[in-house]
Amino acid sequence: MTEQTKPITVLAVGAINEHVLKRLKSEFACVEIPAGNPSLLTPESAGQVRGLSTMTTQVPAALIDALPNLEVIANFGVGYDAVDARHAGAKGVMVTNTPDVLTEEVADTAIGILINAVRQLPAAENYLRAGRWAKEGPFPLTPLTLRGRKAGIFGMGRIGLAIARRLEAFGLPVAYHNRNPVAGVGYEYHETLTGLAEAVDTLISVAPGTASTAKAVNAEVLRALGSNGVFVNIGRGSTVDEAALAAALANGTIAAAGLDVFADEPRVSQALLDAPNASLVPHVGSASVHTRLAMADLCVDNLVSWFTRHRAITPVPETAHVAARKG
Ligand code: NAP
Ligand code: 8YV
Repeated sequence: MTEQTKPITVLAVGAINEHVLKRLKSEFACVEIPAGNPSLLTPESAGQVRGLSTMTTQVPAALIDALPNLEVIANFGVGYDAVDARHAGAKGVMVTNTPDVLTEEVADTAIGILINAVRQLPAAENYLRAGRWAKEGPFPLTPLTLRGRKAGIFGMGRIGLAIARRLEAFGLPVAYHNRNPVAGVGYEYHETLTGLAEAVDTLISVAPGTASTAKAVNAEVLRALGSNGVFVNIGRGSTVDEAALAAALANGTIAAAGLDVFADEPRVSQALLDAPNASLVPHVGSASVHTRLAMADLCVDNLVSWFTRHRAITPVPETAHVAARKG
């Protein structure tokens, strides 16, 4: 393959997974730029780019437009909100992502964050490490428990289903909200997110970051979740009105939250940092060596497949119609 692909220029945009970069450098002519800004390329080098890869760095329409021979964008991650995929599709540029290979890892993490939020395990560990167990006695009983809870999933897709299976094993009834009910899935469906929040006390968001999900988890949804409510976000920070969430945590509108993703990563709002009833982790949903390696391989395999077999392995829906160029 390398012989066939080596003359092809692939642009690595922004901070890129180490294994992705290693493979790009060995299998393609790899050019790195630190941001998705077209002014970082000369017109000559822009004209040579046929493939592009990004991890979390934005790939805006302006960058796509500045690369006249661009054929394919390989996104590291199943969520591809960093890439203007609609614009790519309109210009005949394929976009790929990394579904499935991370599903079980991210679902495991979601359950971990839920238990951390409900049973305060990070605080309990800090208590032990600070020597307080020996000095002050047992860690206080947690006011919250998973027992008797009913879970609602916002975004019952690949990862949502994997979370639901785990919740069932924990003995929790599951309901969900998507724009459309999922065929063959027996969980209780709610047409609206507020309706779902009213029906459950544990809301897990694993919805993608799109225009239609922006700040969908708002004050009304959190009020509907109620004072015993626990909110977990493993999807995208943009799906939450973070000011409303911080207020809901501070004034008892909901009881607790577990968050892996934030609106302005890697910055986390001070109001959330100040919330003792929020358990916060730095976007580690898929962050094991095992899973990141599988994602990296799928990301680069998509580029190799595009240039050698003229098809993408995992195209995103907005570009599923895009065909490889002849010649
Ligand atoms: P998926 O299979 O495409 O599932 C997404 C689900 O969200 C679909 O069932 C879709 O159903 C629903 N949805 C989309 N827009 C919606 C809207 N406006 N209102 C209600 N439901 C909506 O994707 P996945 O593989 O499960 O991944 C989901 C997301 O998880 C990714 O996009 C990514 O942002 C996030 N993620 C985070 C991490 C992490 O490390 N924290 C890791 C991996 C993924 P309908 O089309 O019927 O609405
Ligand atoms: C990645 C993710 O960590 O796949 C996704 O959508 O959010 C994570 O698995 C991220 O995309 C890149 O760091």
